[in-house]
Amino acid sequence: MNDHAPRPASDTPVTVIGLGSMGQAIAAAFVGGGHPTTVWNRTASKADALVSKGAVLAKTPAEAIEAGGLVVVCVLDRGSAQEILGPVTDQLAGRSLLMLTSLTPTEANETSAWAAEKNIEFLGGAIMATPDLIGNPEEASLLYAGSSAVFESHKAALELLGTSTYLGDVAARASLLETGLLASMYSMFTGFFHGAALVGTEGITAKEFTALAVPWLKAMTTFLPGQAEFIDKGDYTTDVQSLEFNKGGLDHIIHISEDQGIGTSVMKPVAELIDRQIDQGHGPDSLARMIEGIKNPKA
Ligand code: FVH
Repeated sequence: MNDHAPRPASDTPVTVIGLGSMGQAIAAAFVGGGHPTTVWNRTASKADALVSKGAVLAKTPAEAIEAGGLVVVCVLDRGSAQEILGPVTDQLAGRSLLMLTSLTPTEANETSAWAAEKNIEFLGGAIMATPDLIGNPEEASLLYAGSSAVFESHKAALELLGTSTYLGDVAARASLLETGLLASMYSMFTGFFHGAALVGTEGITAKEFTALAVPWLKAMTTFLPGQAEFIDKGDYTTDVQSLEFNKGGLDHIIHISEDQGIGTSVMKPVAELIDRQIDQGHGPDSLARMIEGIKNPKA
C-alpha cells in the first residue's frame, strides 16, 4: 500500500484511558476489531487481560495520547477525567477526544468549550448499555454529540461498540437524551412495580403479571409518536383520550389501590398532573398536555 492510499478503518490507532468495567469492554471491542489499541489506567493491573489480547499498556496518560488517532476517556466522572487530562492538554492539541465518561449536559458543554480553547476536537458520548452489551449492535446504543468530524472519521471504530447515533454539534445533547431515556425507563419500571404490587394482593405472581404487561406496554408504545406530535405542535386539541377521560381512569386506579391496601405514591403524582391541567380549563385536551405541568411545575 502506498502512503496516500486510504487505510482500512481498523488500522486507526485508538487509545482508551480508564479501564473500569466499561473502559475494559470498550478497549476489548477495539482490539477485537483489529485496531492498534493503547490503554492507560491508574491501576495498571486492570490492563493485564487486554495486553494478553494485544493491547499496549502506556506508562503515562501522555504516552497513551501520543499513540492514539482517537483518544477515548472512560473514567468515573468529570473530576477524574479533569485530573487525568488537565496536565496533558499539550499532547491532546490537534487530536480527537471522545469523552465516554458520564457528564451532565452542562459539564459536556463546558468540556466542549475547554477543548475548543485548547484546539482539541471534542466528541461527547453517552452509553446506553452495560459493559457486557458493548460490541452487540442490537443491544448497545451509543449517543454522540460534538464534533461531526470526529464522529465521521471514526465511525467504523465507533460501530464496533454498538449502534451509533450522532445528535449534532451541541455536546450537551448526548447527555440530555440519555437522561430523557433513563427518565422514561424509570417511570415505566415504577408503573410496572405498582401494577405487580396491586395484582399481588390477590396472589397473582409478578411472573403472571409480566406475561400480560409486556405485550400491553409494547402496544402502548405505538401511541408515543402521536403524543410527540401534540407536544411538538403545542396544540393538544383532540376528540379522543382527553384529560377528563383519563382522570376517571387514574382516580379508579388510586381508589382500587387504596381498597387493596397498597400505596399510591406512584400514581398520585400522575393524577395530580392531570388534575392541574383540568383545573386550568384544559379538560377536553389530550393527555399529552400533562407535559406542560412537568415543564413548568407552577403551571
Ligand atoms: N458500567 C456501566 O454500566 C455504565 C453504563 C453507562 C455509562 N457508565 C459510565 O462509564 C464511566 C465508567 O464507568 P465504569 O463502569 O467503567 O466505572 P468503574 O468500573 O467504577 O471504573 C472507574 C474508572 O475510573 C478510574 N478513576 C476513578 N477515579 C480516578 C482518578 N481520580 N484518577 C484516575 N482514574 C480514576 C478508575 O481507575 P482505577 O480505580 O481502576 O485505578 C477506573 O478506571 C462512568 O462515567 C459511568 O457513569 C457506565
